[in-house]
Parts: sequence; C-alpha cells; structure tokens
Amino acid sequence: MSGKPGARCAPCVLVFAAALLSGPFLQTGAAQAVPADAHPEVLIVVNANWPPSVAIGEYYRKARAVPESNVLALSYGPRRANFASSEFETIDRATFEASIRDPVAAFLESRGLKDKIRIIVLAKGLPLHVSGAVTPPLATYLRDSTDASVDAELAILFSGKDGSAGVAGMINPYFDSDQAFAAFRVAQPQAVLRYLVARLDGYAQELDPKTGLPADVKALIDRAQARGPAGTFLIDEDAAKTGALSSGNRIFLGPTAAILRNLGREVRHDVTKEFVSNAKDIAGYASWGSNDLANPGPPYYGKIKGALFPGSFVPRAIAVDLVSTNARTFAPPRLETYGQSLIADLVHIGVSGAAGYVAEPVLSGCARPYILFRRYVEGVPAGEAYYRSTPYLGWVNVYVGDPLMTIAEPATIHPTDLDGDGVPDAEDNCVEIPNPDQRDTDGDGIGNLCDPDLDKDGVVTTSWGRVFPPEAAGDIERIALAWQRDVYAPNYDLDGDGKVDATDLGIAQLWLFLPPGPSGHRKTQGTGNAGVPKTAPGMQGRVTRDAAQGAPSGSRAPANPGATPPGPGTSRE
Ligand SMILES: [Ca+2]
Ligand SMILES: [Ca+2]
Ligand SMILES: [Ca+2]
Ligand SMILES: [Ca+2]
Repeated sequence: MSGKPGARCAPCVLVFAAALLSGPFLQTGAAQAVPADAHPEVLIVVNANWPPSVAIGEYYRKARAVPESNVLALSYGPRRANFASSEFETIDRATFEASIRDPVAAFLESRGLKDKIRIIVLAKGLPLHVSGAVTPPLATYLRDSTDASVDAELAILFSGKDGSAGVAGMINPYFDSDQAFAAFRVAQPQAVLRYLVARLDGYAQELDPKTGLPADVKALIDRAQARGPAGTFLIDEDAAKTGALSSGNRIFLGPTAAILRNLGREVRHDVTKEFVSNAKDIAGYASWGSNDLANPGPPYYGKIKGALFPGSFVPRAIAVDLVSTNARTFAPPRLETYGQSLIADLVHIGVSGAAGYVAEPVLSGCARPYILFRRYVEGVPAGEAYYRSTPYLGWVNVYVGDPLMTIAEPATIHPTDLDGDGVPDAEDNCVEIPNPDQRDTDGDGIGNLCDPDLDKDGVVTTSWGRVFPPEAAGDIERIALAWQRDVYAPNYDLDGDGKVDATDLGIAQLWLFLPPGPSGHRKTQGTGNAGVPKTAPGMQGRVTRDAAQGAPSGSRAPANPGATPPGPGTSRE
C-alpha cells in the first residue's frame, strides 16, 4: 500500500506483475483491472448533507483507489447546514444509533461487506462525540461514563458492546499485538474489535477552490503519500511533572525515545521543563501539549509570540500529546475560551496522523506512543499501529488521518534489545520499558517497573475504592493504601526508589485492566504482545468502573484510599 496508483516506485511494478499472474485480471483487460494497490477493505462514510464532506470522501477514494461501491453517504443533520462549526459534532446516543450506527451496519450487511471491510474512514461533517447521559464523578468515571467517540463505537460494531458504560470488560484484544490486523481478524473472528476507524478531519474555514475540500483536510490526505526528508522524532517530556503524572514521562515518553533510537531513527529527547519550539523537520511528536507547564498559551501549537510551536513537520509525521480533550472539536475555538490544546492545530501546521480524545480518557486510556511510533516506524500502516497502541475500546479515542499512511522508509533494524537497556528482549523482565537493574522483588519474572499485579491474578485491577475486606482490595487500592499509611513493601515500590508513593500509584494505573509486562520470561506474553485477556478476570458482569479516573492534574493524596488515576491534566469542565 505504498505509493499512489501510478506512483513511480519499483516495488509497485513487482506487485502488479504478481497480480496479473494470479489469473482473474487477465480476463478483464488491463484497462479495467483493479489496481494492485486498491483498497477494497476500506469503507468511506460521508455526510450527504454537506458538500465538503462528500468531496472529502471522493478525493480520498481516488487517492487510495477505494471502490466506488464502498462509499456510504449518510444524511446527518439539516441539509446544507454549516458542518464546519462545532454545532453538529456532539450527538446523543439515540440519534447516533438511528442516524449513524444502524445505517452503517445495514449497509455492511446488505452489501455483504461485513467481513470484507476492515477499515472505516469517516469524512469531516459526521459527528464526533456521543455524549453521555450524565457525567459521573471522577472516582467512578471509568466505570460509569457513557461518553464515547463515534469512531470508537463504530470500531466495535456488531459486538453488541457499543453503548456500554466505562472501559472495564472492554480491553482491546489487539493491544500491543504483533499481528497484522487482517490476520488478527481471521484468527479471532469473534473479537470485539471489528473495524479500524479513522477520520479525515481538521479546520474547515477555508475550502480548496478546485476540489471543494476543506484545505486542511486536503493537505492531510495529500501529505499521507507525499515524500520528504526522514526528519527527527521530537519527544518532549516535562520535567516539572511530579507524583502520579511523572509516570507519563517515565512510562510513555522516555521509552518512546529509547525505542525509536534503537530502531535507527533520529530522536530529539527533551527532558527539561522547556516546551520545545522551532524544531525542524519533525517526523513524529509526543509531548504534554497544553499540559506542559511551559506552554505558550492558546492555541499552544503554531506561530505564537514569534516562535513556531513545536516546529515544522515532514510529510507523514504522526503525533501523540497527553491532553485529555485534544479532539473535543475540529472547529476553531475563540482564543479567550480556548481550553486545552487541539490536534486540529497540529494538523493545521503539518501533522499527518494524530491520536486524540473527545473527552477525558484518563492517562491509562491514552494511546501508547512507544507502541504507535514503534509500529509505524516498522512499516505498519498508521491506523493499524494506532489500534495496537490503544488499550481500551468503546471509549473516547479517535485517530485523525489517513489510516493507510505508511512511513516512507521503514526501519530495517530489528533490535534484539528493544528498549536499549542492555538486557536482550528474551531475558528482559520488562521488555518495552528501560530497566537496566531488572529489579523483580517478587521473583515472578516480571520486573517491578511493569508489574503492578500485586495479587498475582494476571491482571491489574481496581476495587473502585473499596478496601474492605482487605483481600477484596484491587491492586491499585493496595498501593494507594500503602502510600496513605506510609507502609513500605518492596513489591509495591514499582520504581525502586525506596518509597511507596504517588509515583508508584501513577505507574500502576497505566496498567489498569491489563496484564503486567510484557516480560521476556513469560512466553505467554511475547515481546510486544501482551496477550491481553478478552475480559479482565473478575470483571465480568460487575458494572465496574473505576476509581481510576482522571483526578485533576495536581491532585495528590487520594480522597479515599481508592484509585484516582490521573487524567492527562484534565479539564473536565
Ligand atoms: Ca531490553
Ligand atoms: Ca527493560
Ligand atoms: Ca515481579
Ligand atoms: Ca517508589
């Protein structure tokens, strides 16, 4: 899937020759042959009530040689309304089901496309956010919230699980997988993850006069197949993060830099308090966005006070920022009431693919940049790499950009020590996170730094704040309680600094509902494949949701001993 139809590249010629030899194309004649890089696995959904949405669908269809019969035009909202505004971005659940979910399902079923389609691309003009009936308190947000992105709900179409509250029981079975998605679907036909959903979105104040597309969206599509310099990956930590939020640096951003270097990429890894600006030729960007305390103020990205934040991007660049509501809108807010940073601004200045959230995801629900960037650099298409990096389904996550985008020059290096900590993967008790000391105080073969499974039931759990009877307490609560009572236990000291505190709690929360690891010592969880159970043990049937929820950034001791996983600096208004 590299190159446009007709693009000049030697490998395309070989692929096309192979297709001719396969038989059927010989009969149809070259003129009618399906291009070798056609994409019959893609469904494009547009809003027939808004011409720019239709134009986006058609432009993308041609760019990726998607069959004309794979375009579904829905009628959403009033005819010719202004879908460039935020007015139609949020939808209630009943309307979502009637005007989006059911028509998409009916289309796939009536055309016999249910299994043939693996990727759904939504064109701007379709709704973004299915609003929850009520906003639960932070302590139970992960259990009770019925907020979702339209995208995440369509990804689990036909599973019967759309509309379910929270994330428990909705662990992504494809998380951290080694498998191509096509193979995964064949191997696990009943898996809740049915479709990789992406959206072509961005600001739409300016339309391209020739095509009628919003200029930002056209550029997003064009850049996905454009060529440029290899560029530099910019990983911008914020040294001002302390306590639970420091896990974002330690577990998400630091390992991303280490793995990318190991894959032979050029990396700029900023570990200071600076919010980097004026960087050149960025190939991938991970940061705290507006949660970086040194941010320049709204709009956070772009030209601000004479500097370009974070800088210029090469074509096919991808981005992750640890910001709760960075995909809440693709209509430009007023500066005075901006809120958090937006990936729409990153797209506007040249990013070609980005992970985002329509509402508070909680730090544990964020896409893992060390998985997304690694897989993308290895040559996995961006949409697929994204779904491998996302731990929960049916949640508030979106991917913006062409899901078929691949990196122009995939890595040719296959490191045997992925995280570069000096311990080969097969012996590394925490394969994806640098832990040169290999500290493993319970001796189970999984290093403390990625082993918050204190009760050894195979998954990191929460009891939603309940700590009595003590044996009913979740792993998260055990650490929270030890911190609160100032009790030291080596197994609870995940980072090995001699204390059990907010930092350990913050690390533990990143594994919520997931198995510990992966470790080279546990064959069931091979490198880069966490072997996630479909349902977290003990979670079935319980409407659990977690205390694990986005505590406002800066919140310290838990109000109750239960879990309060930090959100990425939430502004849950
Ligand atoms: Ca290693
Ligand atoms: Ca390691
Ligand atoms: Ca261990
Ligand atoms: Ca510690």
